[in-house]
Amino acid sequence: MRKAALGFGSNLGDRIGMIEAAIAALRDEPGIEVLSLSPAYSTPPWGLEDQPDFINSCALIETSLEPEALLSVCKGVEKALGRQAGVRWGPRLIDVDVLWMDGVALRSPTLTLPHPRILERAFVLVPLAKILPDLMIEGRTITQHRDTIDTEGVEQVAG
Ligand code: PH2
Ligand code: MG
Ligand code: MG
Repeated sequence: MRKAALGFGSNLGDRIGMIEAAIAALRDEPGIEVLSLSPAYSTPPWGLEDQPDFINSCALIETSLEPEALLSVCKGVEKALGRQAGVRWGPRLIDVDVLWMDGVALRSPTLTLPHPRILERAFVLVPLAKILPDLMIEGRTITQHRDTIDTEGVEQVAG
């Protein structure tokens, strides 16, 4: 068993409901135990600015799945909840990303761990610091990384 962190995002439809549905679906998966959840945050769109605000949150899980198997479970949950293909960084009903797995450094065509853009993204660092404040990435804790980036517009909306 390994701990892992997942990131959730939605900016279409019932955004909080979509994230809750994704978490419920993950709880039903064999091989995944959800240990803790961050609050949900409203966040300004990153990467492609002309789209609705997102809701983002993170989960700490424990899993017996290997990285690629965990990724395919996350993709399956997105699909089951109705996600359609869309433009990169564009609007989406639900996004479930594998951010980190304990002891795993990986670069494959489909998955890079830790997630390569964690440290640039307030919408990831703010919720992730709530569940893994002392996790070290690139020589600093998540809390330290969060405290060095611009988190303007990131507002907690639900516990
Ligand atoms: N996801 C993206 C692109 N931009 N911006 C915010 N605020 N939140 C996201 O989850 C997000 C984004 C692609 O996955
Ligand atoms: Mg994403
Ligand atoms: Mg994704």
